[in-house]
Amino acid sequence: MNGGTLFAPHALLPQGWARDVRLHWDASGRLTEVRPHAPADPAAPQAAGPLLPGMPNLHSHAFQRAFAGLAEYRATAQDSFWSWRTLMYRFAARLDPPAMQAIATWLYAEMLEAGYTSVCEFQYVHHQPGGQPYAPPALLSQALLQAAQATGMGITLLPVLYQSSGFGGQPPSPAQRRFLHDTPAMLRLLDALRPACTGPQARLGLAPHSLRAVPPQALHEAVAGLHALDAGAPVHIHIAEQLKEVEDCIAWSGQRPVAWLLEHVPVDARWCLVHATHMDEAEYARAARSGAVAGLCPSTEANLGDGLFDLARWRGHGGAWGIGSDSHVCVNAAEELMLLEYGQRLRTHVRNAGADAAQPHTATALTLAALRGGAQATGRPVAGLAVGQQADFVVLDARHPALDGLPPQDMLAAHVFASSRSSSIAETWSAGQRRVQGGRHALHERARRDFIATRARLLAAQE
Ligand code: NGQ
Ligand code: ZN
Repeated sequence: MNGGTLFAPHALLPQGWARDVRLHWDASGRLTEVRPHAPADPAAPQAAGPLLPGMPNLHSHAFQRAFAGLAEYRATAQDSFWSWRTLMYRFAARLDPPAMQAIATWLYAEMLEAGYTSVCEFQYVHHQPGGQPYAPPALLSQALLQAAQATGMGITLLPVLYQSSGFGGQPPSPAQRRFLHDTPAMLRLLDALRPACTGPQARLGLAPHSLRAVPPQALHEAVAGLHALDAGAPVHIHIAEQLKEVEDCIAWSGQRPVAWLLEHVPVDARWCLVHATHMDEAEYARAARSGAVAGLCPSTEANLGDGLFDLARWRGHGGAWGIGSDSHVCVNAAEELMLLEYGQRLRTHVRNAGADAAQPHTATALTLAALRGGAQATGRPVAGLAVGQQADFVVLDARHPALDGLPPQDMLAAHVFASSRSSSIAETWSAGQRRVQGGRHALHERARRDFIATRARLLAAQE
């Protein structure tokens, strides 16, 4: 493959909107030139609409895409995150390697169509239904890597360490058998996956599932083992998503989850604290100062009744944040940003909560902040349209009725707030290759068919 060139009349660079930007990238898909106010170049291909950086999706459980929408009925007298989880486990029990691959391939095609060019895959279904490892043990993780490669999605693979069902090392439930590793087995899994995660499009990290699922000693040993393999590797953890988790953590340790983590583990900029919904003022301050990214998943957090993160407080402490689609009830980067902003407006009764003095346009400010934090969480060079970063970008559809005729920052605002759930994305490029054209991924039809057949098969098996 050769490198490429694109000329964009309007492009969103890390410092804001710029005109007449010439991009050039090398054969590996890395940007070697990003030049605003470039002279017109009739020979270079022109972007037909404003150019946005591709958005990292910092939290995904790919298999849950095939379960999205299937728990929207009353299953218990008072449904909750925990009753949803029971249904989700029942679905996860049926998963097999071809299903994982089909679901992830469709999901990643959808993500690329929806503006995501990188995904952090928090991958915890590892074993056969009875808990026996597959041969090879990394089979389900490999299915995700293959789906990413086939679609052109950049991936940070985060094999999940899972050992207990609750604080204090409570034994795992039968439904959790497919998730379990002792610490040496997890380190062997990381070793086995490492050769497939070396290029610019894939990175390996680790996800201790939560403080509920990983006792302190295992947490220390696994993170140390990962960093012995790769000192900069990302570490993601679910934390303080539900109030019950906070209460159980206090009952176990006398501390709230984020406070416990920050006191017992050297959390730094390699870490992503997924959700971090329930923090007190001291936790907001300390967690933000640690350099860790807050992994916000607005559509899933709403769907599961988690609660609302206090974005203004986090930003006040200089905290980094990004967005993830988690359970995939929504696969749309713009919509996650809209939901995040709306949650803050509903909570605080202000408008334009995500904007600030430096960037008054809310959609632009949210996009750039989520890009910075998201890129940090991936551990990959995907921090936007700048030299040295991957050539990952989106071309908005300037002919979409919500956008047509507007200046570029208003096109982005319309894309985020006013496109009525219809896509205003024309093209998506990752690593310098166009994967989505006319709003469609090249694999759209085939992946869609396989996904639907796979879901039907899994649901039939469940009856
Ligand atoms: C998961 N999902 O691992 O898929 C979790 C639910 C748990 C979210 N937290 C299971 N959104 O946290 O125990
Ligand atoms: Zn999750």
